[in-house]
Amino acid sequence: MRTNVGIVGAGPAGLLLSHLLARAGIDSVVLEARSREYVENRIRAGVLEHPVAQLLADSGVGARMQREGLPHEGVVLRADGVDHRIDFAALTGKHVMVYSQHKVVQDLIAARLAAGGQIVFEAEDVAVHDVETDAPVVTYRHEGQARRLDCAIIAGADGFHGICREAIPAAHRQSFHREYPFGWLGILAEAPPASEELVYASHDRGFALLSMRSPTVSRLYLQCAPDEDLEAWSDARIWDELHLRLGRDGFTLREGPIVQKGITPMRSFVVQPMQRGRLFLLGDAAHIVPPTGAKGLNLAVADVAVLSGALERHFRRGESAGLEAYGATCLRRVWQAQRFSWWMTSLLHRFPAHTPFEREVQRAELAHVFASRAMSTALAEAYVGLPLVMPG
Ligand code: FAS
Ligand code: PHB
Repeated sequence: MRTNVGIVGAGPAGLLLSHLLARAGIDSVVLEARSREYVENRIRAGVLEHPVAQLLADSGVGARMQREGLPHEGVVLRADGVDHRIDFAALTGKHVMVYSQHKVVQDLIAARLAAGGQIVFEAEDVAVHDVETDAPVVTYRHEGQARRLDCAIIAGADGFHGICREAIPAAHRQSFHREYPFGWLGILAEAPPASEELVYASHDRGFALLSMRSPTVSRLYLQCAPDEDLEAWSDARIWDELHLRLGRDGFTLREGPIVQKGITPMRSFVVQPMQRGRLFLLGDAAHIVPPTGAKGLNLAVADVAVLSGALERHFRRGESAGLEAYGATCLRRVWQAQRFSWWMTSLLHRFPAHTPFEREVQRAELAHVFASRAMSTALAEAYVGLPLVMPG
């Protein structure tokens, strides 16, 4: 099989890239290790930045998001039981869209298949070859047969645990890491959210987040040990801890059946460069942020916006400047999101190694955000989303 762009991974990055390329008349093939059922039901992110929601709508895959998504004009930071609202609309004129990542994936798969797009699910032993030549190849097995995809470009959208990043020789790539001394235990519950907006709670017992998926489905998280044993957390224990951390006078967290629970490790990661020859990394294959700033999915979309534009100019006009500058262009926004995600995480979580002095400095930083329009505006600007393609 031959195509212009071989895309490894059918997460939001790979699927949106395939969708945008198709709209530009550029063909691609997406190779996905998992089943369609699996990728369409993997519960992950829930907040779309303003420019991301706009891109989905403008590119024709936003209809269900606009019907079912929840526009949010602010978030609440709760510190020691006292609420402080960050008013996105007043501070930035923008809002975010609460809409589950798995629905974005479903919408993109439906759009690709309706347009005759090629997505190979359950592709096994995917491997990339000859990325430093002008004829790179992806090999894989499907339905027991060895297969080969000849491409002009390979897009590595295979997530943090994928194989594409390793195709850049270790001697030619630099990784930046930060592991956090905690994780998030997340639940999806059939319980009406107890707040109309997200609540980020900083508490002596640890961080907690109240989010939602609909007026009847809550998405909640609590800070836990990085190696937490999920089996040690009964539903009752989870709810008890959420009540303690999210509690304040006049606020009643509503319980309900927990339909999904899991633990997400917290890390910051960036690999540079994000490209080698005809291989371009995007999304979690190139960077990971702690979910405190709701940036992971949104950063993946920003990479797609940069790469799809550069590929369109390459295939239509033979231009290579955009591709040559791809990684540098993305990294300007990646590092802004890394900083914001690290800052929100540092601001709101309990760090076991913190001294009482550091805990008081944390409280003072939060108080400064609440008291300063400038600080609140900086938080709001980062949360609603910077421009998808940041100028040099
Ligand atoms: P993805 O990981 O989504 O997709 C990569 C795809 O590549 C997967 O479908 C995988 O099966 C496939 N793949 C992997 N190896 C392959 C191979 N060898 N061959 C073929 N296919 C291969 N972000 C937020 O903003 N908020 C959150 O609350 C949040 N929660 C998260 C919870 C978890 C458990 C995880 C892991 C991530 C979470 N994230 C969150 C971040 C997440 O949303 C990512 O940023 C987003 O999925 C990035 O999209 P992709 O880059 O497409 O990577
Ligand atoms: C979610 O709804 O899953 C969510 C929202 C905000 C975050 C992280 C996760 O910062």
